[in-house]
Amino acid sequence: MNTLSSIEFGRSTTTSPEVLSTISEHGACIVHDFLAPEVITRAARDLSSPTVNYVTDAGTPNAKVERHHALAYFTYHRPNGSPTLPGIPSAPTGVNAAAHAIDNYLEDGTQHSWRPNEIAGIRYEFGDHIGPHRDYSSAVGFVAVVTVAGRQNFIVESDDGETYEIPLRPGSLAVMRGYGHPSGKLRPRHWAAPAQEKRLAVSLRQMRLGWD
Ligand SMILES: O=C(O)CCC(=O)C(=O)O
Repeated sequence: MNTLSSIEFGRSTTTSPEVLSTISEHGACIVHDFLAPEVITRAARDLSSPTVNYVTDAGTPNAKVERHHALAYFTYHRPNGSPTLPGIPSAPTGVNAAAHAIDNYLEDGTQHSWRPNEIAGIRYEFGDHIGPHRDYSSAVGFVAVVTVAGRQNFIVESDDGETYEIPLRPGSLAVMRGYGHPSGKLRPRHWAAPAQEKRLAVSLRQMRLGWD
């Protein structure tokens, strides 16, 4: 049996306050088996649809962050809520359900207001990856990514330079500090190793509008 690192939990053996305090302490936290199987299936089916408009980010030789994956952007809205990014398409219902599960979970444990407004569908083909980086300061509070298909190792460095390598699988939720996290600590450096198989994920962020 694999041993979980100090930043990894199973959904049934943790609570959102514990997840949030792990993020404050270490910079990131992973919750395996976070999504219900039917939500995983619906979100993966949505992200595989030929109607999803992915932009391929193949990186450039001199880019600061080496990336190779594809992204599709959607506006996020809470049930019965309005789209939060006017002019950006709404997410398909399965993708929105995965995002809503994340929003609900983090809202349960947090004392401050995180108002996510952007969903990204992320697609890695076999071998695609992201090099070490900290997320842009446009993403406030938290950055959350849940895997809905495939496997890939995710690596994150804690504040003291300790490196954790986490095998992500369908249902694994990774949450990191975003800009202005209430702990006052930095966004963690992290990266994604070459995907062992095609991987699909849903990310949820609160993007600052009109920042420069
Ligand atoms: O694919 C992932 O799980 C991580 C994505 C990532 O590093 C990012 O969006 O900044």
